Amino acid sequence: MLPVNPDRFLADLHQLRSFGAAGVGKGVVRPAYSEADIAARTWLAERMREAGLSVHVDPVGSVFGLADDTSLLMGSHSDSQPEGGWLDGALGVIAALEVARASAEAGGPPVSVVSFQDEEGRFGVTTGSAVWSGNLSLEKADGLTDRDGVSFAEARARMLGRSDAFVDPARFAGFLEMHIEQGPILDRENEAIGVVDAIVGIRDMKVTLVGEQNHAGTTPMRGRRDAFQALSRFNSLIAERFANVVTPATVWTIGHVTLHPNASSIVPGKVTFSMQWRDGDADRLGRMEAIIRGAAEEVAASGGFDLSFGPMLGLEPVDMDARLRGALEHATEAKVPGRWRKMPSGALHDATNVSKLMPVAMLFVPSIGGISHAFGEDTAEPDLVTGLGVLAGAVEALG
Ligand code: HGY
Ligand code: MN
Ligand code: MN
Repeated sequence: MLPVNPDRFLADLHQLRSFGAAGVGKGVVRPAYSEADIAARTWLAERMREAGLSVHVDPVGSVFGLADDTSLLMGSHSDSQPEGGWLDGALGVIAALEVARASAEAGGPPVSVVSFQDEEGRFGVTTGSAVWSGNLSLEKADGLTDRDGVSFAEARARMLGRSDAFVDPARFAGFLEMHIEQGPILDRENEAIGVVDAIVGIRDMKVTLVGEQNHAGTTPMRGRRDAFQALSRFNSLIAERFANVVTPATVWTIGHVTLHPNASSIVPGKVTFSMQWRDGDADRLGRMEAIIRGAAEEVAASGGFDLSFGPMLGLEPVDMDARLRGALEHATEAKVPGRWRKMPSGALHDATNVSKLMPVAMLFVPSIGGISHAFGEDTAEPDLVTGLGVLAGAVEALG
């Protein structure tokens, strides 16, 4: 058994949490390329060096700790949502570091470690690993902007010590990512581990509707071209029209809305909103896109609005590699017999992009109350240590 050290593992997890600690519970605010993110990556690079790995920061700021020979790549991301939890991504990075250290100490199989950049999509969708895998060109990524108008090109220029070269994926035999479930199932069923069988696909784009800004008191309701009312009508239309297309597992979210000029006595003349949808079936994602575009065009035409769509970003649903997944299942059954399940991932992960380059598999540990992408995200420490043990068991078996 690889001699993983739970105390060292937990100490590093809590140390990572300190970068961008939100001061609310165990929450973090550590968006890609923020001061906290860059400080965390600098600290992580040092920990990788201490583990005997050679550090490589790629052109978009993903930080790799490379073993000498052909190795198993493990990791996740250390950037967070604008309001995030201490474990989303961070767990997979620190678990990978701990397994790499233990394996080196025991003369075990070589393990490399990665913290991908901007998995949380301040700019794109899993941007850093999407660029590395070729799912998104660096040129297109550089043109993406965050919600304050900062470009990816400007942001990534802040990363110190970036190399101009991407790591050659041929040096890796496969990729394992441990992650919190970010959903309620394992916690509710009192199970310790989820072995992922597939990751859903995603589509994400911005939609803008422009009507007429006017006085909230003197403008009659008839004839208003109120951008908020347009969004409201669009939202109702897609919900109606999705009814016979979606399944209970399908999700769609309007998570970010900019209403201009956002004043209580002004009829809003412009709205830009994020439209994101996810499902395990690529064909259903396409049918939903047609409904979304059609509903937006209908609202624009009937209400006299100008309509524009931003670039569409997306990733296809992917299945996990059978051999790597089998090693995780075997190690899980050995550690927590009967207290685990095979399950899909409703969250997106870097593993989706990496699956274009090499075999991948994922492991989940429970999220208390299923909470994530919120300061309240948490997992009991014994569950974190169980996940680490399963991961180490699988790595040893894959040796
Ligand atoms: O949104 C996601 O699924 C991922 O946590 N960024
Ligand atoms: Mn994540
Ligand atoms: Mn996340």
